[in-house]
Amino acid sequence: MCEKGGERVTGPDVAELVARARAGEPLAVGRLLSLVEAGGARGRQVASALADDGGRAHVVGLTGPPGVGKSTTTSALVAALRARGSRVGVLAVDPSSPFSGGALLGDRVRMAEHAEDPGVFIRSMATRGQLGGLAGATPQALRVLDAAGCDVVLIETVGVGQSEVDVVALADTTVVLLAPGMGDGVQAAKAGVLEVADVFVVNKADRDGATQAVRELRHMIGLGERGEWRVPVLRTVASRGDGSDKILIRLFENFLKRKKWFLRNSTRAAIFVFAVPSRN
Ligand SMILES: Nc1nc2c(ncn2[C@@H]2O[C@H](COP(=O)(O)OP(=O)(O)OP(=O)(O)O)[C@@H](O)[C@H]2O)c(=O)[nH]1
Ligand SMILES: [Mg+2]
Repeated sequence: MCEKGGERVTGPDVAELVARARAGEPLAVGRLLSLVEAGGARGRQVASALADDGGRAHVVGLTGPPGVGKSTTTSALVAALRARGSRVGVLAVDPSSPFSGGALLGDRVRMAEHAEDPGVFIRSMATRGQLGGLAGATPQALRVLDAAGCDVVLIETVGVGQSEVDVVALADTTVVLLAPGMGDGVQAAKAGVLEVADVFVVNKADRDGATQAVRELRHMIGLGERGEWRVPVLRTVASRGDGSDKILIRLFENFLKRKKWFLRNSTRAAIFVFAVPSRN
């Protein structure tokens, strides 16, 4: 990075980087993500160069308590999307522990299988403890990934209050993950996630208590029924990749329902919804 003091403008031409990113060149996408994350004059240059981007990719927020399996699920969804030929972006946001690096390192390990894939752009973003950090750099990062032609961008964040509200504001569809034995429905209600979830996932369904967790959640959703969209509760075992297809179907149903799907993508949407491979 050549920037000093936030205002010195040097290094590769932003317009050139943007052109290369639009062609899907991973190196250029990575540089642009770094620039928007660093902010400053060049960050603003990138923002203005990409002002017309955004809104094409389906942005999916994944949130839930620590350790519930968000990264494992994200990785499984990346695999399922890549199997269908989609270009995928992943933003892993760690709002709570900017310095430990623990969660981010874990994410990197779990994402390692996709690291060499030119159709997958992965970035861990630390919010550095700033209030509203997620709302700051993440929208610009989304524009970069949109310009790079991502069909879907998955944003992972820990569900600890404000951060998940921020994610919801950015995401087209929000997935809330829970696991058996974590307080389940009660915890969900406390965190206010009943209002924000478009899709509930009870992960670690290989453990005891999954059936009860699903039942509890369905009951609570029934009490707070909202609009046309019936919030599904899915059971998954992310560590085995079980349930990824079910999540994808619901994501795309939700996306279509919101009428955010452009005509140019309708054929691809149909392929997603109707051509999901059977696991049997
Ligand atoms: N038994 C079981 N373990 C799982 C499942 N999915 C994930 N795990 C394990 O749960 C642990 C946490 O998974 P992560 O994907 O890192 O969870 P996370 O929600 O991203 O965690 P943080 O980002 O630290 O909040 C790992 O050891 C996973 O291997 C599952 O379906 N069943
Ligand atoms: Mg994680």
